[in-house]
Amino acid sequence: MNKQILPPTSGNHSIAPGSTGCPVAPPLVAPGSAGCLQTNIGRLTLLNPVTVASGTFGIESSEYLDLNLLGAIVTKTITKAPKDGNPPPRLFEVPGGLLNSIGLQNPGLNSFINDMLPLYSKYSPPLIVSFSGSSISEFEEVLQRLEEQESIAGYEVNVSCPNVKKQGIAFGTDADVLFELTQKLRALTEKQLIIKLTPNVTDIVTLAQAAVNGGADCLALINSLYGMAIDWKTGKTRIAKGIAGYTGAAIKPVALANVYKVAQKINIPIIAMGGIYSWQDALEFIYAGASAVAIGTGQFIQPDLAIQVIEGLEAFIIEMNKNIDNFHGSVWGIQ
Ligand code: RRO
Repeated sequence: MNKQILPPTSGNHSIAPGSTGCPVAPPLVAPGSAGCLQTNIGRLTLLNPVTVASGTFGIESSEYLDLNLLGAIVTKTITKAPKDGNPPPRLFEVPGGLLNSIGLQNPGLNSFINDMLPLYSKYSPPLIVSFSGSSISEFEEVLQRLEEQESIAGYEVNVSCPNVKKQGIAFGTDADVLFELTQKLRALTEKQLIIKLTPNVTDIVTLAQAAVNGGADCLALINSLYGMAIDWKTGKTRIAKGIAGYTGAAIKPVALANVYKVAQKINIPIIAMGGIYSWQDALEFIYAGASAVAIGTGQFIQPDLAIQVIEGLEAFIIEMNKNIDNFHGSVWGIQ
């Protein structure tokens, strides 16, 4: 390991040959303390801080990785009615990442509950269901149905979608609407309530504060940036709908800045995502103030990336003889 990456307060503790798991040597990890990768994201404690970003992961991912090793499982966003999604082409690879315009394709609430939930429920990590709606009452209706399902540990509310009652302005870009939505959903559940924020706003902290005021347990950020690609030879759009969501390595600095900004002002846990392709990327988000991270677009290059990130973080933590929480929000050198 390159020692130059270590922060100045870190010790260089050696691990007993052949030892595995978390260090228990005092004083850095008290005997009987939680596991070294364990993290709290509000009402849930995760065995490790690594999950998957909604929409980049499905039950079919179990062909490539052991889902039981994840800190949590997050589903693709579902809506009340099934959606076919947008016309193709709706994916286009660009330097530094990927454009997507899937258009919320999903089988709808009934099919999710009857066909998909039983498959997800076989796995041990907390199951977080991402859902969306086109009006506040539709969000409420979906949540009420999901509440009947015991296997669901919590919800990630996707607010990057148009509000039909407000000229199609996304829920996540209007602080008053986001507050009202969060408050109404909070009143319906005792389970973990995560609001996933869009970066496509003037001041993400205002939106984060609205979600906190409404009773969110945790924030997830960032959803995709806006992006577009055009074929210079023909002038034709690369994505049928024109403007798409941009994710991948190129957005990591944007995501880090947003996580840092929100963490400075907001006192609830953050699940960070945006261009995480390695355990070192994940650690940077933890320094910036995230309690957990989600692996997204990187999985399309390396389907078991989430597990590699967990293993990398664990090896690092063992070498450092610390808990992951020791790094939380500890970015330094900012003047
Ligand atoms: O389905 C999509 O096109 C989509 C969604 Br719901 C989202 O939240 N973020 C994104 O980049 N694409």
